[in-house]
Amino acid sequence: MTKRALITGITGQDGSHLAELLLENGYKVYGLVRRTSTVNFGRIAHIQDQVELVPGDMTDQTSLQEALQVAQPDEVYNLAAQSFVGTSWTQPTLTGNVTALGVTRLLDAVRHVKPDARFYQAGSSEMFGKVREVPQCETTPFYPRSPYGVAKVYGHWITVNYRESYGLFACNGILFNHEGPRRGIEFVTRKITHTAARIKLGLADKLYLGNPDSKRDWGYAGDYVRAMWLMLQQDHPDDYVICTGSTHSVREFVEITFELAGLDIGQHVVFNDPRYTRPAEVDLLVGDYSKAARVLGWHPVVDFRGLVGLMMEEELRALQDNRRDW
Ligand code: NAP
Ligand code: F7E
Repeated sequence: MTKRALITGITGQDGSHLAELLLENGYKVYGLVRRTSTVNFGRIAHIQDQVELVPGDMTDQTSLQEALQVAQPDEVYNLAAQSFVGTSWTQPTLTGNVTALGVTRLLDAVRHVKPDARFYQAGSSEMFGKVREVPQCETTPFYPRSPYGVAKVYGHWITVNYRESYGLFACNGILFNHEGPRRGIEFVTRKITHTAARIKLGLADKLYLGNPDSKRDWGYAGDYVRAMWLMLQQDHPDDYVICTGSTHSVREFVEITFELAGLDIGQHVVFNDPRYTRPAEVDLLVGDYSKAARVLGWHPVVDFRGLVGLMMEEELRALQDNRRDW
């Protein structure tokens, strides 16, 4: 029988990759979309005729219940969030409402409308924040450093709580940073590749960045959505760290990008611009995905250099074709 899935956040980076993966696997895919004054279906334009879009918002309980009624999903992937860490300081209560309480709303809707549905919660390495151990794994204590990180810790524990209280098949993926050509332009990797491509084509001159010394475990989004799906195919619900196991600084990301573009960093890049530094920083993230490898058989495919390369290639292609930014 055809499996049915509901994805919240289908218009985002991960939602679009996950929808592709589920369609390839023969699923009927439903996507929750919120009302915006301008339609922003750019990332799913190529599959829009293959998915059913249902209206709803993570801040509106009734719409979530209605979406579940319509979709009757076997699997629910909760990817919707206010996902930009920087914005979480300027909009902390909105971030809490969407990224934290939104998880409870959706879990509660699942509990009432489709309690046998399997549930995936998009957790984050930002929950580790000021890290208590290196590398970080499923048992590493959380110490979030932003309103976003705090909201994700709430989302994590409410998912565990609904699993333990009501027996829901609910899993937390603790995903480290994952990127690609569909990444939002405000995140540092995409900002770097996009601006470098513009500089290369003579459309810009300078790249202004904040802290160049923070280190992240960066992987490719296309690899990471496979892990989400695998979590929901197991016999038992559980929580998993998903990462590459290697870490690189923002400066290294700039160096490789500029090397690939044949550009001079000294001439074009300004670091430590106060507009892009944060009230509290997460200095170092590096994960250990041995549980996911052992239980799910999951491994990342794209490495750091490969990731920068594929983002840069697509930036140049998109700019030359005059395609719109996400
Ligand atoms: P993204 O590109 O920012 O996408 C976020 C999605 O959430 C968009 O579809 C957005 O819709 C939707 N959304 C935001 N507020 C909403 C609301 N009130 N109601 C309904 N939908 C709403 O994020 P992503 O990178 O794909 O990440 C997916 C999830 O994984 C997020 O929960 C994020 O926090 C988490 N995560 C991401 C990473 C990463 O490195 N990418 C790592 C760990 C965890 P619009 O298109 O209308 O804005
Ligand atoms: O910052 C530094 C910045 O905004 C990475 C989200 O997907 O991953 C993401 O959160 C680092 C930080 O991602 C600029 O200070 C320097 O140290 O790309 P980012 P993030 O904060 O790591 C986690 C796992 C998530 O869950 C989140 O949803 O780069 N940095 N200069 C800069 N960052 C930005 N954005 N812009 C700069 O100019």
